[in-house]
Amino acid sequence: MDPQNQDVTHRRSDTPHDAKDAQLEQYRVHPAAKHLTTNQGVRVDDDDNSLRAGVRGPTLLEDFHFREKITHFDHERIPERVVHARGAGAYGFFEAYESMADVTCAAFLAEPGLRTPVFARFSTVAGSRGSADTVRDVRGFAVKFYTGEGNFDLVGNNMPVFFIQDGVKFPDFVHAVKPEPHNEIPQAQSAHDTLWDFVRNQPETTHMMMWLMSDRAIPRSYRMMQGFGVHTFRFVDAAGRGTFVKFHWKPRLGVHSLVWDETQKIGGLDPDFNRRDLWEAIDNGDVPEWELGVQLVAQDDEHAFDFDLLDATKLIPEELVPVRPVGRLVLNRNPDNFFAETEQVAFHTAHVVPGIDFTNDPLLQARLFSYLDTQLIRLGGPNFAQIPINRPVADVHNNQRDGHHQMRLDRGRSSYSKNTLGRGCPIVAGPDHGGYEHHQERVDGAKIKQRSPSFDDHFGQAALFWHSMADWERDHIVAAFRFELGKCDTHDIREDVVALLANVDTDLARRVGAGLGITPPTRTPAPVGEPSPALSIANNPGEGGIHTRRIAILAADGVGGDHVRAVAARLTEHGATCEVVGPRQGPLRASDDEEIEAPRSLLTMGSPLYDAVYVPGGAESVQALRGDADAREFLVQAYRHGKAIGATGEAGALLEHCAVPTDAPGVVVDADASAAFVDTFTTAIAAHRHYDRT
Ligand code: HDD
Repeated sequence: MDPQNQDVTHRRSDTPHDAKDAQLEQYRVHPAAKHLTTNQGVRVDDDDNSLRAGVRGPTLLEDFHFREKITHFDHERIPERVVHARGAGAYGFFEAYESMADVTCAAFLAEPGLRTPVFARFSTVAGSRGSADTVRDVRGFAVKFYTGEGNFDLVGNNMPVFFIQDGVKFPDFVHAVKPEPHNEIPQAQSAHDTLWDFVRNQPETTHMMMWLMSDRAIPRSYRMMQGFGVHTFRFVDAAGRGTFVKFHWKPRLGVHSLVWDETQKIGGLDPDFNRRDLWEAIDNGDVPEWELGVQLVAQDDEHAFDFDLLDATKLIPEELVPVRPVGRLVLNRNPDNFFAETEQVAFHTAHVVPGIDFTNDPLLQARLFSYLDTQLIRLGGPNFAQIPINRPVADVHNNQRDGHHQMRLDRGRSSYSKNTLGRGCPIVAGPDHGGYEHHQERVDGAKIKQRSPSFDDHFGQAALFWHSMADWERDHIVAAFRFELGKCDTHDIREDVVALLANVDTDLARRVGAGLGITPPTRTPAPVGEPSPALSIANNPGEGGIHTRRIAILAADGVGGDHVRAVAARLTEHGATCEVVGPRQGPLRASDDEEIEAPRSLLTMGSPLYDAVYVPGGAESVQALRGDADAREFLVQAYRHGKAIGATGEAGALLEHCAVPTDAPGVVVDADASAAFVDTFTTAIAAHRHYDRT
């Protein structure tokens, strides 16, 4: 066969979007009524008793089933990720809106409507694999596109900037934020001395610390957070022309967060809160969706900004360079096996396809080394790309051979290039045949260990962030700084960080200091420029309404069945999920003697696990709830966490009994479960939180 006649010329953009699923099917093992066997396929006669010498005698080494089973078990764990160890993933597709050929030759962005299979993994950064989901942390937002031209990994976060400018500081930062080395305390927390000691010594962290102290660090759901590629990458068109690009994911449901006190409680009530939320939404068919957008900057404008595009502690305000929507990401399928897929997925910033290239951002450059290196230790060798989740749908042909867990049966004699014995195969592809061509950029300069002076401003964008926040967001930021620093044992760390904040804004430093008994020094804060409204959560409400919101219906025996049914039906119509929470699980007797099922009880659930609470009327039910401390706490917490609370009939008096002001924003009380009540309650839930409560 002449390799020149092989099908190597087409752009390979035509991979069906379910190609990955089809590929995975060959690996799926379906549970079936089959005989138990060893890994050698030998049927096992007894799986409850090891082979022993006499019924009370020692176990015999020749019990190969016992030894194989225990040995395999002993080796079940692989090293967890050094960062981002805890995560949750899902499959779906990316669909391009239009051809982006004006800026990139990437085939998956070449045609409107073209769908590419993807796997996305969301994660926390600092905690270990078993840590709680709702800790204050950055969230990873990594997407693997299985394009026809090979895999493209967009390995981003839910914040658009990063802690450090140069990857050589990454181990230092991670050591500082992780549990302290002498006692491995605290788990998954940034509120401890070493992190803040690092911060005070590394002022470039200031901007990112503002994000970390904001509500962005405690998302309500993975489905309700933005994602960012962070670095400036480069698009390259068919003619080899480059354009700088920043990637943005915008959630259809808008950006929404938990409140701090709530995260603490969820950590105990349901440590899997975010992971469960993603799983259940997909399971219920409420597929999460994001829009991919790009900020494009012509290469000639590289120096047009008062910050450096190569500095990952800076963002480009959307008001300066608008985000152009380019497609949508839909996650519609849960994995079959957490370990095989979500744990073994291997992302790498260097997994790029023709049309996408790097810049000289020193943080990105470090990542280009680190991710491949980490997969080698984590997944045990160089063949991790053959693990089903990592396998491209594009064909793979090369002369790489052998290594641990080699799955391929490469045939033929020649595993080198150039060869004649193998008729020259596999042949390299020029750009006309879809070969990846690195963007040509002229580089000159002395070899030097020094930051560019254009990276020097550490406070300007921290101030931009602060001045772009709504009042309630600022309150939360101040409270977060107070909490985190309040947990530091070393007094001068607290003082130094407050002093650092005085470079950002005098009022910020004063307010944080006031909670810690520290008077900030006088500094000249960064100049106040135009705010960037796009940075505020308040300006990213999304299109979701109350879609997928979880509403607790607090009820006991004697509850007004007509109220429950009417309100639940209307809220469900709007896409919410209603769950009756009773003093006990199981059927409740309604006032009309019908049965109302309570799938949850006050023992296992708390208001932090819901977005809103509805208390239906029914004198007997309300009386029972009034006497139940858990029910009262449920309402008090819901109020404190700014959630919508609805009450009908006799339940209005219960709110008053719990000192929940019935005229407060987001509290909706009515004599009847009327359509008007449900409409007002729905609007209150859609607002997500009522931070304007005193
Ligand atoms: Fe990283 C994992 C995101 C800087 C080294 N990183 C990892 C993951 C995400 C990010 C989302 C988890 C991927 C998954 O779900 O498996 N990392 C970022 C972002 C950064 C960043 C947005 C800055 C803009 N990372 C960064 C630097 C280095 C690393 C500077 C090293 C020099 N990151 C790693 C790693 C990890 C990783 C050690 C751990 C596990 C893995 O790669 O697969 O290589």
